[in-house]
Amino acid sequence: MKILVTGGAGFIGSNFIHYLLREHPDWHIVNLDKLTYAGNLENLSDVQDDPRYTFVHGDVADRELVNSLFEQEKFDLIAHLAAESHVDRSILDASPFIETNVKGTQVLLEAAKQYGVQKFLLVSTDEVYGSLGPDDPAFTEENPLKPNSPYSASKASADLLARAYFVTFGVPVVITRCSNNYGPYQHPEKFIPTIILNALADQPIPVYGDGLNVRDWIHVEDHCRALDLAMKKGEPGQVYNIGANNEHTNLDIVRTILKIMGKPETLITFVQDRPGHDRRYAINPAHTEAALSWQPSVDFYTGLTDLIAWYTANRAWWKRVKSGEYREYAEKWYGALTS
Ligand code: NAD
Ligand code: TDX
Repeated sequence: MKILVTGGAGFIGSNFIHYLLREHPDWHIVNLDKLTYAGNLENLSDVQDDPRYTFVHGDVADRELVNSLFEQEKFDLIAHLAAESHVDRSILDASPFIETNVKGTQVLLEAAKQYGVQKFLLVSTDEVYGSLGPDDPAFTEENPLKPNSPYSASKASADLLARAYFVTFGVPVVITRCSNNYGPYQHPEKFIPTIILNALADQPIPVYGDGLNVRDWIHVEDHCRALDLAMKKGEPGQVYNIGANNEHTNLDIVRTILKIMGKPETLITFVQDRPGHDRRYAINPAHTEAALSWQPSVDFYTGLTDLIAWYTANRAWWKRVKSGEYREYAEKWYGALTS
């Protein structure tokens, strides 16, 4: 099998590539990544010389480049993860979100239509469903899409484009909508890394608003296994919710992490809320569990404890991300990076 993974230098993408190389020793993986601030080739330094892995530096929205890749290689599968992924950044400037998440997805769908693939996996998000009230049932695949941030609106647009390419052109699209991930290699701008890294440095931990927003957390390994199954067993045109039935308020998360780390709750600092901040996400994964025979396996407390140990053991990794030095690693091979 030959698979094109987009966004493989990011958090989930790099975990997914490690997962695929481990689980499918005979697959060849091409990783197309633009190396934005969120792309870090150091996440994949252990596999860069693996003959089953090839890195291509480029933009998914670059039609010529994408088409030239398909002219050179016959891809059996596409796993499309590349995206601008941070809600706060989309509030400051939505443009790159439209370019990458909407146009980039359309360019890839068009290539899949023209050149043909066995499966096109679109990695979408629970945020496309919008926000739940405290007593609402968890999102099922039948919930309407009601995105609230420029990020989630751009992801919903990609999600709907994928559906349209399935219905109109028969592109074998499988869509997954996963809840909040945590695990190794997540960019320090996201919530759980922010908590751990600030706590390690005895720095204040910024909690938006009243801290009572609810997220439904899943370990990235459980997400990767579900993505692999969705590629293998997912039915074209279908949507698969992925979640671990693991809802917590943000304040609960901070308190749990501080307790594991033996740090004081005085580090908690309430700051101005995120505009349009979704109150609650919760995923009902029943359809996916039944259709793909998938179950999450990582216990949250154990996953968080292991992650804290990972950040403690991998100081050099996150220090280089925070200082910007991780960019030098890629620039050695690919020249100056633009975004
Ligand atoms: P990330 O920000 O860590 O990584 C994104 C990667 O995409 C980076 O390597 C970046 O360089 C690359 N990229 C960005 N623009 C590109 C472009 N134009 N062309 C090629 N590459 C480009 O993101 P993540 O958290 O790993 O998320 C991966 C995917 O999973 C995204 O599609 C996101 O919407 C989705 N998702 C994430 C979560 C989560 O909790 N992190 C949950 C559900 C779904
Ligand atoms: O410093 C912070 N303080 C804080 O209170 C940060 C960075 C976040 N928060 C809050 C906002 C959210 O309620 O924590 C929660 C999680 O925030 P993020 O890590 O920014 O994630 P979220 O906005 O929920 O979106 C994430 O999950 C769905 C990913 O970033 C998306 O890419 C994915 O689609």
